[in-house]
Amino acid sequence: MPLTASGGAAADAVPGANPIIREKFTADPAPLVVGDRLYLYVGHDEAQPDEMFNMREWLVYSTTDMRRWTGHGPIMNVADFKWAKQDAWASQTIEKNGKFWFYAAVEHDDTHPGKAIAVAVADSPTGPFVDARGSALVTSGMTPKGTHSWEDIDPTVFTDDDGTTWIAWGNRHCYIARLKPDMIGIDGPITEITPPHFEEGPWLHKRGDLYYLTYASLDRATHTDEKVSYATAPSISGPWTYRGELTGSARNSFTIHPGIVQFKGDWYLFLHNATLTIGDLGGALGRRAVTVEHLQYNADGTMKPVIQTEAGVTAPPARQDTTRTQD
Ligand code: FUB
Repeated sequence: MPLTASGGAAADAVPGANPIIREKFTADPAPLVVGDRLYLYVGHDEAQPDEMFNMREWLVYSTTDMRRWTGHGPIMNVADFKWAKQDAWASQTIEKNGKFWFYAAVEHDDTHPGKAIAVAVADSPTGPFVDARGSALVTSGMTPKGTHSWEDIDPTVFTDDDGTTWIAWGNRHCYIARLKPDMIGIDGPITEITPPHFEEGPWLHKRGDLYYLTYASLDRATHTDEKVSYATAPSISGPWTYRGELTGSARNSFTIHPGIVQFKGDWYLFLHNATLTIGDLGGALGRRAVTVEHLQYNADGTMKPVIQTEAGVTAPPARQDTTRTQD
């Protein structure tokens, strides 16, 4: 049995049940819908027993039915950014002007020590992606706080109704800025919008008239593992109102990382946990596995708490009474 998950053989797993990818350890899921297909960008976790993280490349998978996932292989390696030295951390891809723009956190070389945000571009959601500017979009010196070297991670990108694309990112401090129309430069000031208990992994989306900032949260006074929390706002400029926790912690994992998308009329929350075992390697901090759950909204736009399950989207949503009130 080369592939096992939660003690069960991969061959026995219900297609689409969690974790949804079982051939490799994967983390930091970022969904993108293109036509009738959902693409899922993930980091490839390759930590060995003595390592915390070992992430060198990003993978993409796709599905048309949320049950069967097709692998498209690595779309980029961190070495493709010549100015970066390691760490293929969290990413998100967005489509604009007929191209696919890939934003990712990496470790910059010693000319700008610390984490940085890279941008790459492709004509197809599965690549080939190339470094779009030959230098970092965001370096550690550009953010006002600068308290630790991994502050500038986990980009999320969102295009508003007026066509402006925004990028938010951060660890412990959450920043937001407008992207230039060419998608490879910061346009104007970088503003801090850190919501309560913000740790990392922000994800911007909009539903109806409401803007959502969903993120990995950590209440250091009471918890040791991250959960997912969120805030909402009437515009991308805020003001942001804290709405509390969306999920509990991920099984066996300090980190958790949200990615939200609407696909074929239904909303989904992608996450990761560390329940997968492949061969002799069990789940760990640096050996995670992406999952997905149904996401439902209340009539006032708040999101219903999400319970992380093994059945995932192979089971019907818990309650369907208010999910379709607003698309
Ligand atoms: O996967 C590496 C880092 O762990 C990500 O950038 C964070 O969001 C956390 O998941």
